[in-house]
Amino acid sequence: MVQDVLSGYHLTQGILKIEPITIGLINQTWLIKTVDEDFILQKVNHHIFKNPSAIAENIRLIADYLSNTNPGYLFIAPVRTKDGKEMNFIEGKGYYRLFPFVKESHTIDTVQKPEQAYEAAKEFGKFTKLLSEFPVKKLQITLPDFHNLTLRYQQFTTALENGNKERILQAQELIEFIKANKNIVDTYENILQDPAFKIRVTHHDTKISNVLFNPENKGLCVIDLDTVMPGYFISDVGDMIRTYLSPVSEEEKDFSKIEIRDDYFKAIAEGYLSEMHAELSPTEKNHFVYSGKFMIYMQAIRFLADYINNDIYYGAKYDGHNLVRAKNQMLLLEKLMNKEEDLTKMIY
Ligand code: GN1
Ligand code: MG
Repeated sequence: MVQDVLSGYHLTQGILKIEPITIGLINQTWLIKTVDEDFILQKVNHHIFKNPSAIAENIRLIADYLSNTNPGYLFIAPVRTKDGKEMNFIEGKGYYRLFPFVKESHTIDTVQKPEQAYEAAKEFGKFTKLLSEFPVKKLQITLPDFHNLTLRYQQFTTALENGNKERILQAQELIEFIKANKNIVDTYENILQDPAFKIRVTHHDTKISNVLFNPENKGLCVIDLDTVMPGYFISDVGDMIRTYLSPVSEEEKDFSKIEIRDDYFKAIAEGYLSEMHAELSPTEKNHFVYSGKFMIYMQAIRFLADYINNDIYYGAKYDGHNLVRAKNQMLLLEKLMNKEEDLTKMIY
């Protein structure tokens, strides 16, 4: 019961309503309405985030740093429990945290205007830029190897060796596609060796629903900081390219709707570079479009490997769900690669 969790907090007003929010795949989230204030309650999936206190410590470090260096930045820190903790651990249930709901803010689920892509990209860029002097090594790794493409590729080949034989047969075309584009992994491995690529404070989950907007549809700040870790800009820009350019998401079964919208790409580039222009090296800027290939390819691998491993990570709402998601991402990647040259010209 969510009520048991809430009893760990000093909520002055009675609870009016508890509404589940069902967009994330990993954590569980609820909107809590009380008489005068609203909150967001989240249960951390500790099967995936094996050390939830590392998340809380990272958020505290960043909150303290930003309140010293940029007190005007809206940073949403968790509400402390009655005994002063950032997370409410409940024996037999798990780890929960409560966030204040920022009044008059809203989130969106799908990008419907280039301006939204611009605002979101600007907020993710700003987040990294404001933390450019932050000692990034102090951040704990909340998800080891999260965007390690070499390892994701290995997990895929292991799945091919040990996974569901029938599903491997069904996924032949996709498997061939992943193998044929392994050069995306090779480029990633070169990046790891290249001093022109800097390790920065990286969000690692830049979907549009992780940005808060004000009533005028301007970005306010980024949220969902569980995967904030040291990383490369290709993770953040890449997931924006993956999730903002097409009018339909990874869930879409009608593949004819998958599309690369150039104006949304331009909006991401302008928004992100409005903050990060002076931070990124020329080599990094040259990998702007690559970042999209990197993230889409990795997501295709993750969905495909999960399909072959009988949906143990993402789960499946219907038969073949992860195969559909993987195919969707393969087509998105193909479409992005077809436009690679044109899009590259938009980066200055
Ligand atoms: C997961 O839970 P959610 O939707 O924020 C996943 C991301 C994937 C995404 C695909 C910890 O994110 O890496 O890109 O699903 N997060 C984790 O929808 O695995
Ligand atoms: Mg997330």
